[in-house]
Amino acid sequence: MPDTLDRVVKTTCPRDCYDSCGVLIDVRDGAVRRVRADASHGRTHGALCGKCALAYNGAWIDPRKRLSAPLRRSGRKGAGAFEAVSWDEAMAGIAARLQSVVARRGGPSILQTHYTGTCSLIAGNFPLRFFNRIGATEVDPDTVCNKAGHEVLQLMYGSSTFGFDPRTSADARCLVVWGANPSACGPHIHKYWLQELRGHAKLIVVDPIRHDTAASADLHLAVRPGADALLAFSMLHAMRRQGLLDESFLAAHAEGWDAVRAQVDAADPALTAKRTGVDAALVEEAARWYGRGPSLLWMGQGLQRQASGGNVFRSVALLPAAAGQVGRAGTGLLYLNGAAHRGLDVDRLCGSALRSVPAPAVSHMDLAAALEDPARSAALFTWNNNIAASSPEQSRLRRALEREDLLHVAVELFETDTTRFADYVLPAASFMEFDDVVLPYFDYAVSAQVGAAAAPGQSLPNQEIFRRLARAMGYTEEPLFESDAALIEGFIAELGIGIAWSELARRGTVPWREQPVIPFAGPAFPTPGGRIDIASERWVAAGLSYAPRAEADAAPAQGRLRLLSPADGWLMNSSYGNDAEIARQLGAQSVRIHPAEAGRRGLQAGQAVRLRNGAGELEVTLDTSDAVPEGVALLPKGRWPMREAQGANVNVLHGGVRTDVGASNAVHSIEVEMIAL
Ligand SMILES: Nc1nc2c(c(=O)[nH]1)N[C@H]1C(S)=C(S)[C@@H](COP(=O)(O)OP(=O)(O)OC[C@H]3O[C@@H](n4cnc5c(=O)[nH]c(N)nc54)[C@H](O)[C@@H]3O)O[C@H]1N2
Ligand SMILES: Nc1nc2c(c(=O)[nH]1)N[C@H]1C(S)=C(S)[C@@H](COP(=O)(O)OP(=O)(O)OC[C@H]3O[C@@H](n4cnc5c(=O)[nH]c(N)nc54)[C@H](O)[C@@H]3O)O[C@H]1N2
Ligand code: SF4
Ligand SMILES: [Mo]
Repeated sequence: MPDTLDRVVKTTCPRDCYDSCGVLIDVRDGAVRRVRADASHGRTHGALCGKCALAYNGAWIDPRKRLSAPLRRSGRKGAGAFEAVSWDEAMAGIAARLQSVVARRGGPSILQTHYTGTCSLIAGNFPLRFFNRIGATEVDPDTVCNKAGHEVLQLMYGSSTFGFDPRTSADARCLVVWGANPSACGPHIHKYWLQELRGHAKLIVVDPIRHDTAASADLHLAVRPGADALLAFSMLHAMRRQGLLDESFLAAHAEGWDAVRAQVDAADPALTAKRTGVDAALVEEAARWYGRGPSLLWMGQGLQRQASGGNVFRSVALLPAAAGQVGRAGTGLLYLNGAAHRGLDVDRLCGSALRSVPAPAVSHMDLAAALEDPARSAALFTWNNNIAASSPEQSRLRRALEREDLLHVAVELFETDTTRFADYVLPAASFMEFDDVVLPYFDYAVSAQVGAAAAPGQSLPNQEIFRRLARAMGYTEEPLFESDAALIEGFIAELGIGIAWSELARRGTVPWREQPVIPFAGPAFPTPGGRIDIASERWVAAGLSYAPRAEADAAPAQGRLRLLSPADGWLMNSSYGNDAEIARQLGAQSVRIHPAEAGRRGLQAGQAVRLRNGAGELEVTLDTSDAVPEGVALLPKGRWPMREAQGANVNVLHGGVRTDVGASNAVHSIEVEMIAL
């Protein structure tokens, strides 16, 4: 019989990914038959990334893998024993316990973690209205990822989410990608946008690892991990010598440059090469290309995930200021392009006005400590977030999650390492099952997420789960019950794209504005002084030094390796780790070092090694590659602990080390010993 389709639904991938691909879902008999690329989408071209092509056609549409009914714990914490209950029973049971917690301990004793499970506007944010109403403590989501970088760019440029518009790349003659890996984290940007750019611009990559984007660059500066601030100052020194510093731009549009002059003068690349690991000639060449411009700077999230991440970030962010490479087409810097610069009312979306009890934010670096202490936490919600895989202090966190008196509610698509510890597991619908809006964070665009099929069993979108819980709590505030349709209409009005939802859904993705966005045009900067803040007392108040410092981390102590655990091309954070095909692609959990490093240690590829430090230990297979420099070990994030023999992933080695600003994740600063088994 011919395989006839009922319809093809055009939608958007809402993963935490620079690409925000256009997706087509083939539907037959009301069920998803196949998920594929929307070839007409400007970024996606003809294919989804490998991981989504597998997982969206595998675990994500496999009813045996998905959660389909609310579950209530029936064994001891962490045993993973549950019984199915009705929504009414689940909501009544949770609400009764929450009411008692609020009465006895107050709203702030309820902790909630959420992050990148889905990044669509409603499913990613609407539940915050409930948590604001109840007065819960938010575990600051950015502290597990990119908070240090946000704090720095906010102080320095007045915004961290107002990056260059990729459409202006035609005007650029140079792009520096510093501490980002588009080949894994934005595969279509790597394949198409960078390729197009290279027709008229030089590509410089600064990264300890020679990943595929670095390998394809005109210049790869294989910096020692944590030596980026000193390398940035070395580039400034070279630019100064080549007459490429823009003193008049600095005088007009920046304050505090005088406080770094002496360090720029001292950072001669010939003198710093030993500490940065980068040859002086390469630094001179990079400085020439960048300084001549027009130049773009892409600052990765991996870059700031180190103990000195704040100082590193502000030192690298000096480049556009010192070379006058900002405020015009073909110039500027990019971290993430945020929703507020497209007119979205984020406070309204998150229901900030519903909060009456102030609650301090907690860092993910303190999560285990906060959860093991009954005085700090009586209840926990985890939604859009798999803390038992993604957060630091993995062993300590699991012990804390075993607390019998901690009410834990998890909202998920799958049974994960985190849901196993929950008292209630609430089944969430996936992006294929409801309408929403996606704001890409690379492109200034607006995309439709269009529901294609019914959610499995009784699962519901995040937002509907929290509407039901608000009702069970007896809350009556109207914003807690706003419908998806009204929310979407509100977004479209705020974004000012001039078309209705039906038209957006038909087109899939539209540019936010027809004309490219030029951030900080004028130039004008939304800092208190209206100028780029290089050095001032504001930095001291934030806990950093008055001026950026031309420093590099010391090399690891004798015998130790610096362990980097960036994104894996086959995983999306921990998502997809439960897909059988993805698991096959991933193979055994392994750590990669340089062959010379292995040789020196008398180790061989394929053998088992133990990684160990003060936080924990992990047994993995050794792999060698000269893409990893000596002194460094590479072990990507995102494995599912429950699928590993030892029940742990790389975060078992993470003792909660934090950045110098923002109490954020310094996971790339971890050091380990490597022991042959
Ligand atoms: N070692 C190491 N650890 C790291 C990092 C690192 O570089 N190294 N990076 C960190 C970074 S940058 C981040 S952002 C964090 C990310 O950490 P997480 O936020 O834990 O990211 P995911 O693993 O994608 O987990 C999201 C969970 O949400 C679920 N989910 C997906 N869609 C939905 C939905 O619609 N509703 C609900 N309720 N759930 C959904 C998925 O099934 C998944 O289990 O990890 C951090 N951890
Ligand atoms: N396939 C895939 N895509 C993803 C994700 C995923 O897990 N998988 N995660 C998503 C999320 S949550 C995020 S935050 C983004 C992250 O995307 P990116 O910003 O690209 O961040 P990472 O992959 O964590 O790290 C990028 C690079 O930082 C480098 N790095 C580490 N230490 C240093 C250092 O000291 N100096 C310099 N210069 N570089 C260093 C690493 O070697 C790595 O190549 O990607 C998103 N996209
Ligand atoms: S994860 Fe990224 S690359 Fe993969 S389909 Fe989604 S948006 Fe595209
Ligand atoms: Mo992230």
